[in-house]
Amino acid sequence: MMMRAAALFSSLIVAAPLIAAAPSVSFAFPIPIATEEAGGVQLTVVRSGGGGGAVAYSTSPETATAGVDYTPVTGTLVWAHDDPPAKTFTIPITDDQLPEDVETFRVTLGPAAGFGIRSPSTLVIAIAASDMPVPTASEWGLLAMAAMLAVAGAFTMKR
Ligand SMILES: [Ca+2]
Repeated sequence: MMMRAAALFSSLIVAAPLIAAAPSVSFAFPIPIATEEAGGVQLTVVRSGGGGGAVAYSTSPETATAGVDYTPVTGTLVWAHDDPPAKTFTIPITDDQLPEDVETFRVTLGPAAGFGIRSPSTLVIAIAASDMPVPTASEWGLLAMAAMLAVAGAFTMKR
């Protein structure tokens, strides 16, 4: 029994480096937050295990609208055998004057040739809220009134 366990353990030790060496790609952390003002969001894909190959990428909408909030992109990243591990691509973000809450879209890796695909292979990218309306003069007045009432309330409470 002990012998069998030892044999199994040694075969796992032999197998582990082979599994680790299989070339694969994934998105790199940290996942960036997109802003309209930056004009685009750059994503990094890393290959581990070396070797040459290629992986496709594409976008799909969630609450953000393709072609309105961001420009949909599809493409292929190609690694030559000796290339460094990281490659990047950029998704253009639309900078407009419309007030918007946080909106999201998805970016997915695949299919790949010559590589496996590791997690994270799908990212949800958030476009930060933008262009929120500045309060008008009458709204500022109401806000000032509310602040004064709050201060008055605090004084009343102290007595
Ligand atoms: Ca906007």
